[in-house]
Amino acid sequence: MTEQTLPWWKTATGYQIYPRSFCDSNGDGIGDIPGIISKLDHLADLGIGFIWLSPVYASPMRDNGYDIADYYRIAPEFGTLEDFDRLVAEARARGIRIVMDLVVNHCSSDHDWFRRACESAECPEHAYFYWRDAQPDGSPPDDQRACFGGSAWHWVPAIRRYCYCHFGPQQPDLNWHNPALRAEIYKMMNWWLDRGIGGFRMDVIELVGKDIDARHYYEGPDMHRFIQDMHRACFAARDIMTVGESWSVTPDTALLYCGRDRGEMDMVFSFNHIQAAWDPAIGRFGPNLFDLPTHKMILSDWQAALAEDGWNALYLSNHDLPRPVSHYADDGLHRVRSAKMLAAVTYLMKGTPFIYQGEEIGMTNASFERLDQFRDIETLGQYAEMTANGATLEDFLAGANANARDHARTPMQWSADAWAGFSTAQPWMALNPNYSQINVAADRADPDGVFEWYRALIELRATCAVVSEGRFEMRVPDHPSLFAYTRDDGQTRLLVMGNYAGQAVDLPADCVPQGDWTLLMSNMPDAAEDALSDVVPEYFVGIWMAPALAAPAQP
Ligand code: TEU
Ligand code: CA
Repeated sequence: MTEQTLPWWKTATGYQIYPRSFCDSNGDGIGDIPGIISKLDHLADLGIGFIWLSPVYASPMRDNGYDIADYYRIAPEFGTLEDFDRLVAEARARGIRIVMDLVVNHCSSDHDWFRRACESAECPEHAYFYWRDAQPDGSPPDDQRACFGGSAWHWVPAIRRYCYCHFGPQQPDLNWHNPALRAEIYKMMNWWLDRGIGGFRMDVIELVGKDIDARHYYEGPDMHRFIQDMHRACFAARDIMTVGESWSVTPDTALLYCGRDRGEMDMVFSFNHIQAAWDPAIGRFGPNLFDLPTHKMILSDWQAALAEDGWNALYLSNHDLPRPVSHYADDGLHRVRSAKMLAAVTYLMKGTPFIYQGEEIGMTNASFERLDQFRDIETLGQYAEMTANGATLEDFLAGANANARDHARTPMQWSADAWAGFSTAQPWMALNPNYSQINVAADRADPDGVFEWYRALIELRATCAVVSEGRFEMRVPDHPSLFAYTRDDGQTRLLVMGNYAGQAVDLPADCVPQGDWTLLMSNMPDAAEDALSDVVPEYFVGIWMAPALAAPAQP
C-alpha cells in the first residue's frame, strides 16, 4: 500500500484527553468540553490527527466517567450535547477527529437499567446483568475479588441474589450474552457514530465474552463472537477507527482482534510491556521493575506479530499509567532530554502513536506523601484491600508513588499562572507543584522544548513513508540501555537509537548497520556524530536516514 492509500488512522497521531483534568472553562475546578475546544489550536499546532476522548457521558464519577449512568447524555460538569457537537465540528475544522472512549463491559449502578433490574427480576433490564444465588450460608457464589477491592459479587436485597461486578459494586457488568442488551448497545453506538465521531476506544473489551461460572473473565469464550457482532452492527462500511483495550492480548492472539479479515477492530492496546515492570505477586502497587531488554523484546515481538497484518498502537502512557519521564528515565536534570528520547524511540516504530495529555511538555509524576492526596477509586480501593492483607502504609505509598493512576490525572499545566492556567478556581485534584516550571507556555516558548520535538516527530511520521510502512528490525536487542532499531521500505532506511541510561555507553560494534547515514533529528545534535561511531551520551536519542542498500545483484 502506498502512503495515500493507507487509512487515515495509520498515518495520524492520536492524543488522549482526560476531560476532568484538561481545561476548565467555567471556574468550577473541573475540566470540561468548552475547555477542550479552547485548546484545539494547541493540538492543531502539535499536528495530531485525532483525539481519544475519555468518557464524557453522564456518570456519578466514582471512576471518573468509566461508570456510565446515561449513554445518551453528556455529564453536566463536562457540558452539553451542543458543546459536544461543537467540539466535533471545531476539531474537524482543524483536521482532527474525535474518537470516543466507550465503556460497555459495565455501566454505573446509577444507570436506569440497573435501578430497574434491582427492583424486579421480571423486567427486561434485569437480564442485562449477571445474577447468581448465594451459597447456602448466604456467602457470594465464589471468592472472586473486584479490581478495585472487595468482592466482585454485590448482594441486592430486593432480588435476594448477587450481581457480578468485576470492578466494584458501582460498576455492574453488562450481560453481553443477552442479545437484547447487545441491541441496545449497538443502537447507542450508531447514534454517536451518526453524530460524526471518528470511532471508538473500547474499554476492557476483552471482558465482554466472559463465562463467570467457569470464572473465565479475560478473553472469554464469546469475546470474538461479540466483537464481530458489534462490527457488523456498527463499524462495517464506516470510515472510522476502532481500538480495543485488552490486558490479556499477546502477540499470539493480537491478529484475532485486529487482522484485516477478522471483522473486529483496527487496533488493540496491549499491556504486556506495561505489566512486565509490575511485580507479578503485587501488581500495579508494587515496585517499578522496568528492564529495558525485556521491554524491547516485548515491543519487538509485537512489531513482528503485526508486520504484515493488523496494526500496532504505540504508547507509553494514558490515564491509568504513570508519567513516562518519571517511570522510564529522568524527570529531574535530564527531563527534557529524556522526554524526547522516549517519544522518538516509542513513536517511530510501526504503528499509530497515542500521546497522553501533558506528555508533549514532559509532565512528571506527582509526589504523594499522604493517602488523602489520591483520588482514584482503584488506588483507594486497593489500599484498603492490600493493607487488610498486611501491607503497610509505607509499602503502599511507595508502590502508589511508582505506579498509581493518579499521576496521570493531576490537572494539565498550561502556564505558571494561578492554578496552572487550568482553572480560575481550585482544581478537583491538587496540581503538581512543578507547574510553575513545567507548563505549556514555558515549554512552547523554548525552540528546544519538548512540544517542538513532538511536533517535529509527528510531522516526520506524517510525511515520511518509511515511518508508516518500513519494516522494523531491532538492533542490539540484549543491550541493557540502548534501544536501537531500523525501519526499511526498500527505498529509504531510518535508524533510531536511544540511550535509556543515566550514563554514557560505548556504541556496540553491531548496533549501527553500514550505510550513508544523515542525521534528521537529535536531542543532542552536537553529540550525534560521535554517538554513531563511539560513545552514546546518557538519555541521548538520534534519528538518521540513509538510502536503502542496493539489492544484491541477481546471479
Ligand atoms: O482499565 C482497565 C483496567 O482494569 C485497569 O484499570 C487495570 O486493570 C488496573 O488498573 C490494573 O491495576 C479500564 C479504564 O482504562 C480504567 O480507567 C477504568 O477504571 C477501568 O477500565 C474500568 O472501566
Ligand atoms: Ca468546568
